[in-house]
Amino acid sequence: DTAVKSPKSELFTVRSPNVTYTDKDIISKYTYRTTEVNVTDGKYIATPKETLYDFKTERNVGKVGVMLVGLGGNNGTTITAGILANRRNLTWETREGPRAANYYGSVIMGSTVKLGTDAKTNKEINIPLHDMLPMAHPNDLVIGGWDISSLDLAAAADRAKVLEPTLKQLVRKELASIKPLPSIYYPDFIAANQESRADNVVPGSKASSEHVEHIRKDIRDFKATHSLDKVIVLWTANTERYADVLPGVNDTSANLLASIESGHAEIAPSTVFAVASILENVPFINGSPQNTFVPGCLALASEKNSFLGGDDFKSGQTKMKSALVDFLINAGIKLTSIASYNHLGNNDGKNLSSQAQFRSKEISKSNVVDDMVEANTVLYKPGEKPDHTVVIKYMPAVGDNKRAMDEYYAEIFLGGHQTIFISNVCEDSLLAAPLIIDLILVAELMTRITWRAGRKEQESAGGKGEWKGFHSVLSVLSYMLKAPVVPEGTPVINSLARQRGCMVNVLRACVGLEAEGDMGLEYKLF
Ligand code: NAI
Ligand code: DG6
Repeated sequence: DTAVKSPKSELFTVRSPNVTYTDKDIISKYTYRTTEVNVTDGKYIATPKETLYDFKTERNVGKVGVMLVGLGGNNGTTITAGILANRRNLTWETREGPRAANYYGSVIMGSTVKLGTDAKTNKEINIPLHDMLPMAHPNDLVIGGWDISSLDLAAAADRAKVLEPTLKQLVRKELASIKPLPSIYYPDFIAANQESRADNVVPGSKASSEHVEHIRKDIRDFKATHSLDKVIVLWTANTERYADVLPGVNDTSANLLASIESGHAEIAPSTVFAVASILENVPFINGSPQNTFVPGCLALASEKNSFLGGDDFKSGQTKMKSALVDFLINAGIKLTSIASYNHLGNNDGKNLSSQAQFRSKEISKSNVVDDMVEANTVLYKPGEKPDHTVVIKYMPAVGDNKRAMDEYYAEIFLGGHQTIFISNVCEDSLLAAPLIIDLILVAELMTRITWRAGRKEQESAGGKGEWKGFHSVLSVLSYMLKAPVVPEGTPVINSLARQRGCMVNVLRACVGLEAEGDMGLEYKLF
């Protein structure tokens, strides 16, 4: 029998000799099945392989705090207001009738996964993804953070022009009580047109150990003030320019720390935040496209066993692209060009109207089809790629309602063509805020999961291995990100379906359930 003391908040329990529930943890013995391929003279030998792992998930989530860098921006104010609205279960009038708070657009809060088939009816049983494992609820997150602009969040929400006025009115008092902490500002890294809002800055215009210590203290103080069990730091501040990766400067952890100490001009504010988070052992997520995670930063996270995730929220145009290109190429249709235009009128668009910052975004928006193209050796020769262009223009009038227009041009049977046009009005911050929630919930969960080699592997290695965390680079967050950062030497997966599959199946493994499959033999063999 299950012999489980499942807290009321857990929707299901697994009855299996491979799954043990204690008051504190869920422990699963999991068989990971893969296929090993040997290549000889252009022929393949495929050998099924089994690896045994034990996974342990702490059931108690604890009190979680989130510190946003860029709290006073469009995303920062939208997510804060959204959480307040959900927490209070608010409804408000719009010209289309009343609307109620929800978490639509969050894959964790708004989507379901198949648990299995009903023992009596043989129908599929689906459960909210949020219920796969014990996870934090966004309503319980304590939000704080930094901004180089001193506006309180009510004034900042007015500036952002994202929220319905009726909703804004309902949360105005609470928003007004939140003032961003002063932040570090190195003008060279963001567009010059941002200078006028920078009235809330910590003295010093280049990296320093004092800045790292300042941010570390802010994190500790936030944790203590709100009696938090853990904190997650997430960069949703302006897109920065790329930092040059220089030998001796930011290539190793020691060099990076020394360069911060000596005030080297190539150390970006986002990297200083990442370093401070690593040193405090709190997960740091980069929601913007720049190369915050220079090699020295990645190395430091690995040495300190601290989690990093990035880069750049995948909210609208790119999310469509990573689903559509997957469909086209896996349908055997030869995509030959993608032309992607964007115009937007929010502060993000203003910052991106500067060439160096646009370049960071151009890179993150351009690499998203590479893996799907490379995988199809029938359609594409080695090194062959579809033409791909990305254009972004600042048009103040459209505000946060970004227009994304795409033309996909493909070659089909016998020299014919398929041309797809997409016009996508992305209410940018309303799409991005739920992704921020997903990133936080999954990153937090990863702080509670440990693994070790399973029994057979342990025995052949001479005994029980230590429980340890996942790799410091959280590629399991890829679904929410345009340019996923992955552990060195591992593949970058951009396909939206594969990214979701990865996330869901990692969660399933932790409760000892097989990876989600679509074979459906129970409906075919009877
Ligand atoms: P925003 O410009 O409204 O907000 C950014 C905030 O960061 C501003 O309030 C600014 O004062 C602040 N800031 C700049 N440098 C800072 C620093 N060093 N420390 C603390 N605060 C700082 O931009 P938005 O729309 O909120 O987007 C934020 C980031 O997320 C941008 O990099 C954007 O490219 C990225 N992003 C946004 C998406 C969306 O759909 N809204 C999707 C994908 C990425
Ligand atoms: C121009 O596209 C502005 C960008 O900041 C995007 O709005 C944002 O990165 C979202 O991009 P996407 O491609 O996911 O819609």
